[in-house]
Amino acid sequence: MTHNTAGNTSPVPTPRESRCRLAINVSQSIVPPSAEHNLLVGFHFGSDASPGRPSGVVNIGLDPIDGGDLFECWWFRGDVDHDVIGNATVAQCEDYAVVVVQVPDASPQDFRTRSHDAYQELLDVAQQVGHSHLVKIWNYFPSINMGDDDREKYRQFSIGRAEAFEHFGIIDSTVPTGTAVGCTRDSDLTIVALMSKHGLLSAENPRQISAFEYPRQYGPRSPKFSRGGCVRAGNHDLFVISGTAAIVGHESVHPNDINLQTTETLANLHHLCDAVSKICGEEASLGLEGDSVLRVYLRNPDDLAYVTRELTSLLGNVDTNVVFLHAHICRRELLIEIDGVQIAS
Ligand code: 3EB
Repeated sequence: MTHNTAGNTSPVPTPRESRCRLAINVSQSIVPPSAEHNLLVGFHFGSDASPGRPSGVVNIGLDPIDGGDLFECWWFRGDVDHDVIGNATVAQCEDYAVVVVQVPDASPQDFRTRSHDAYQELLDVAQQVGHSHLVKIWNYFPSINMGDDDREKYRQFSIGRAEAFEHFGIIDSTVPTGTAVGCTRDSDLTIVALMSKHGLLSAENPRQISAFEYPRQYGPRSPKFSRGGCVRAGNHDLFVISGTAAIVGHESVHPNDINLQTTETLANLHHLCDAVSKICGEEASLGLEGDSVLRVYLRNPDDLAYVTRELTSLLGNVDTNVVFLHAHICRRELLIEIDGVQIAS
């Protein structure tokens, strides 16, 4: 609530949150910012034991490094409809839709087909919702580094995804932003797609080769995602950042060194934020120091203290908007990856 100070008769300015129809919060339980907000999607981090979760909540098979349960909830001030279509759940509101496909995990030999079929279903359902633009796709599945060379699950996943994108005519210059991270325990292949009726203005990081142009050494088909972007939704802008790691050009740098990988990842994020700000026009600008919501994926739980210190000194505090998750990164030598979103009005 905003209160007028005594004696001041000027109108109460509209609080930012109430102009913005989209809100995201991170909490140990599912708490709407106001009675007018409805859940669009809730990412549940923690063990998948609790039955009877509300519509829209998806467990992605990752645990907070500190233990316990956390929910990153996306809220819309306005109606949200929830449906189930086959293996997919769909949430729709005026500006966005979220489509979730969860299917059982599969062995590395079967993972190309499993990923391809899951993407076919996702994109098929996506065509039926009233939001034609893919904004971001989060991908989570176990044992991402299992299998050698091109037999590795991540590379097989990348083939299946590329084939499905091809089938639906999604060309490299229009791919959504992405995240692909490995679960550290048994769980489903979970794919969460954020869509909008508003287009995605996408940006690449000048320090990195576009992932869809990675050379052959990283697999037969390149990973289909753009590095970052912005959705101008009328009363707010939504900035999205893909999973970002210590990759310069196309190469992993500082293999197995968490200190230097953290520095490099943050440098990549800064350059990416600048690139996204540029394509979004002058009024809007993205900076990590604003009220971003970040997911920090760490291969080694022991690195939590170091990375928390680094992020705290950059952001001021990490208590309400940063989730630290135990996860496997898609290249074996990488120890950290960060993705995030930010809403600006
Ligand atoms: C990278 O930059 C790190 O395959 O969808 C980041 C974000 C990464 C998305 C994906 C992979 C993906 O290549 C890995």
